[in-house]
This record gives sequence, structure tokens and C-alpha cells, in this order.
Amino acid sequence: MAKYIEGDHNAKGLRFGIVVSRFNDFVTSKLLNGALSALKEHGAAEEDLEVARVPGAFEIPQAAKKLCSSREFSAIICLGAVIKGDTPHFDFISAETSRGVGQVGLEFNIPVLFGVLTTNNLEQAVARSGDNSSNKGRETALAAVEMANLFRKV
Ligand code: INI
Repeated sequence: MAKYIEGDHNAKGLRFGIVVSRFNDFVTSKLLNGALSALKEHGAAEEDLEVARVPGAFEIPQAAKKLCSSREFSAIICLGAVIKGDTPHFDFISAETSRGVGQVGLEFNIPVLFGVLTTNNLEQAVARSGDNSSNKGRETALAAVEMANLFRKV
């Protein structure tokens, strides 16, 4: 019989680093609120949550790497918003951000979660950063709790 392992959503005793970019703050602040509420609702203590603010999505992997190297966190949650209408270099920023976030997680063997919206327009970004369950910050935070618990079991 195969052995299955899976992380649960109990955040008690886990420490989370959150990197959030300031560009498109009206969206990213909602992602941050979604992530913080989800973590606290699932048992995380306020003192176990650390938020690092960076200028834009491009800087997220750099700060995530710094937090990973401290070895203080069970998981790192990356939040940002790259909106296509805003920039001709949308493709470069979104590609670099996702590549960098993925690379940092693999390099440090710590769960590093990607909650960076990459949308064609503002409406799509607003729809994914709502006050309800359709909030990418919330969804990413829950995935971080699950991954942190999975890593504890392996
Ligand atoms: N940063 C974002 O987070 N989202 C964007 O939509 C965006 N646009 O449109 O340009 C953006 N640019 C800034 C970039 O992430 C860096 O902060 C900047 O290039 C300095 O390195």
C-alpha cells in the first residue's frame, strides 16, 4: 500500500515571511490583507508573521532570497501585481518574477509561494484581490501553510 503524505492547513507554530510589492498598491494591499487574515484564521500568531515591502514585482525574488537565507521561516509568500496595460515590459517583469521566485524556493529548499497576479487589465486584477475567497493572497497563504506542513512530514 502506497504511503501518502499531505500537509494540512494548521498554521499554529509556523513562521511566515511575506514579500509584497508596492507597485499597484491598491491591489497588492488587498492581497496582503487576504494573506494575513487567512494565516491568522488558521492559527498563525501575529509575532510569527514578518512582512517585507519592496518597490515592484521585479524585486520580489531578491527579498525572498534574503528572507530564505535567514532560515527563520517555514515558508515565504510572494505577493504582487503586474498588469499588462501598465507597461510595455510586462512580459519581462512577469517572466523574471516567476522564474526568480521559483528558483529561490528550489535553491533554499523552503516553500516559496507565488501570489503575484499577472493580468491583462485592471479589472482582472481587482477580481482576484477581492474581500472574499477570490483573493489570490488568501489562496497563496493557504498553499504556504499546506507546503510548510508537508515539508515537516518529509
Ligand atoms: N512592477 C510591478 O510590480 N507591477 C507592474 O505592473 C509594473 N509595471 O507596470 O511596470 C512594475 N514595474 C516596476 C518593476 O517591478 C521594478 O520595480 C522596476 O523596474 C525597478 O527595478
